[in-house]
Amino acid sequence: MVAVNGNTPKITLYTNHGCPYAHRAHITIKELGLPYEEVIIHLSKPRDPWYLDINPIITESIIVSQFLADAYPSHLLPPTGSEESALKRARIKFFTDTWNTKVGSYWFKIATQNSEEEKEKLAKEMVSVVEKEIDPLLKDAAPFFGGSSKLTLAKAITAPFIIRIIAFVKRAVLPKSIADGLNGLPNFSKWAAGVVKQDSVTYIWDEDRIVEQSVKKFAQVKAQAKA
Ligand SMILES: N[C@@H](CCC(=O)N[C@@H](CS)C(=O)NCC(=O)O)C(=O)O
Repeated sequence: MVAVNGNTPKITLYTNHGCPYAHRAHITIKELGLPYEEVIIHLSKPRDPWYLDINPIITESIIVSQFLADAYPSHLLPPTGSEESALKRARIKFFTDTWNTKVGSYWFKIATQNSEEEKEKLAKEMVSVVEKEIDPLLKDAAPFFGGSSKLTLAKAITAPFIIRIIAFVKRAVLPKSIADGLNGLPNFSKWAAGVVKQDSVTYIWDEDRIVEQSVKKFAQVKAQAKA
């Protein structure tokens, strides 16, 4: 969540570096070059009362990122006010909505399956959804969404998940067939490859730590499902 105080904005980002949702706001804020303070929230403990009392606040990673991109117009998102920019904004929104509703939850679902057969089945399904729904939307990426030469909000919203999928496959937490399938998609493979090269995506990224924490989380979810 983000708190903005006074007329001269002082942004405080309440975050956890292991959280893919908070990662969206980090990418956005870094791309915008905004000064901010961060307060790390420990997710394994109950939230303290002071945190619950903060006001004014903006929560939900997509709304936080959108708010920052709207408040400080930049290469991430064109400002409103013309048909051309409204169209670009609509296309970015359509892309991120499609990712979130149709692809977004597969990695977690796959990683928390017990059977290898089920993992492979879902992996195949995920690749075919990306092929059908996402790859065509990236046909004019050059190298960023919609022909942009700079990173857009489309990537700020999806990159935290793409970098995790890449890392989890590399560490055998997710099936290799995901990488094989996605690498075969002409537009997606090119577009996604750039993710790990972006400073704004990697400056809070600690692969060893995130893989370790995520593997623990997956094991907990599996154990709860069995109980
Ligand atoms: N829909 C939320 C999801 C946020 C979320 O699930 N965060 C995880 C950590 S990665 C959590 O445990 N949140 C609980 C909390 O912040 O109290 C968003 O996009 O911001």
